Amino acid sequence: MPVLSFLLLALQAPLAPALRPPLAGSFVIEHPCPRIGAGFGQGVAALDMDGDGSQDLAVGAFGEGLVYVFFGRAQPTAMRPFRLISRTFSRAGPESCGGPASSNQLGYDLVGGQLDQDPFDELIVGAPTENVAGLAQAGSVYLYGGPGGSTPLQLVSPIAEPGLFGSSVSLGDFDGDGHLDLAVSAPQGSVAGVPAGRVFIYPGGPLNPTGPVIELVNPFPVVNGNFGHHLAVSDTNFDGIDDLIVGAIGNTAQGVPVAGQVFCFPGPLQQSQVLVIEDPNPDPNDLPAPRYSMHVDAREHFVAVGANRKDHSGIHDAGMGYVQSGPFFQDTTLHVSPNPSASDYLGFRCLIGDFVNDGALDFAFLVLLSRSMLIWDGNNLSGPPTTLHALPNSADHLGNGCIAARLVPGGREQIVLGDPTYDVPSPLPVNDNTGRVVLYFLP
Ligand SMILES: [Ca+2]
Ligand SMILES: [Ca+2]
Ligand SMILES: [Ca+2]
Ligand SMILES: [Ca+2]
Repeated sequence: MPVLSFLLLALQAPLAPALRPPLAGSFVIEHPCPRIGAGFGQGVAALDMDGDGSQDLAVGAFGEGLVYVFFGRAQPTAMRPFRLISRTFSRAGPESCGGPASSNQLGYDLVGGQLDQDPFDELIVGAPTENVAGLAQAGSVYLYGGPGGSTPLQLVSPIAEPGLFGSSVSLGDFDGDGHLDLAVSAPQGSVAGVPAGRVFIYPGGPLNPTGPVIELVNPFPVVNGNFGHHLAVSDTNFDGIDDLIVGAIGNTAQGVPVAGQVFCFPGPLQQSQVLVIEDPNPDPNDLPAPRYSMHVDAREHFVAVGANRKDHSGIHDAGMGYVQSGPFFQDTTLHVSPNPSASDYLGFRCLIGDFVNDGALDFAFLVLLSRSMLIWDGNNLSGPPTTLHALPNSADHLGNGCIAARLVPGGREQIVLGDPTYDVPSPLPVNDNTGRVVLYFLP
């Protein structure tokens, strides 16, 4: 009985053995009202939406254009992280579970944070294929405030174009004024006449969608450069102002088409102040495309970059991960599988967090073929990685939603992996792509 099984889990005290998570060290969040093609888990975000001091988890179901928020318990445990109350939101505001579907891909990416003076974190959700004023694929972003969600504020791109505005959303204090600012990407935004990608910054204080917007564009525009397909935020140079990390998976680098590039814009953000981070060991013979910047994450002075189509030791598409730091990101550690195989796609996703629970930041890279995370201990970077296996039946878009979060207290961070093409066993037909989300804990 898949419906509400996570709620049933929470209801059991003590838990019946049949209702335990399938593996120790994980907690499953199934779609509360499964629907074919929901894509539940495409985006995930941790925030305190109801302002009670506990971390809540927002899950985007982009296939139906809905977002589900699971509220944390006052005293969460690994077996009971969430309260029985959850909420569903559409572009119009609060919605009933499994409400009317929309084709706007609301929930493709989402982020939460405190944007104003009220006790509730705001939830910001991208809807990158929304039709805006008759323009298909223009995209929107919706900003929900307060525990009830109320009617969200809609942001649209300052430029009317099919730019997929809202593909990635991130928050940081990019001007150092103490207020979070919102970064929204439009990876198909037009630059110099080609769809190369733009990012728009809405300064907070509180965030004013009608105020002036800072615009960053792909510094080396090429068709389908996809500048902004992923964003990350950290104060990488420790000057007290957040820096914006922008992936451009389709950019040409070092003469190699679709090699991929990453850009760091140090705060305060300006188009002319940009550091280019490139593949430290490019190989022009690595075909069809190394996909450096398939995913990016940032924490403290580290930037993690996944390059899931790079060949390793002659093994096709084994994939590589990098952690880069230093004033020009010239200090690099390379992360490869100890047992690589063809089409492993290591680096499809990457995360920086304290997963080992020793206070040091660790580096995790998703290996898509084996449905596992390889985690390098920050206190023993030269040592072998720990393998964290995803649950059986994890699907081939495992990790499309991917964050590190402390949804369960106790020091270490959890890895939250959305699995938007996961098929529920019943009652839906096979290949239903309903999706699920799993919290993974290192033992
Ligand atoms: Ca909460
Ligand atoms: Ca607030
Ligand atoms: Ca600010
Ligand atoms: Ca900085």
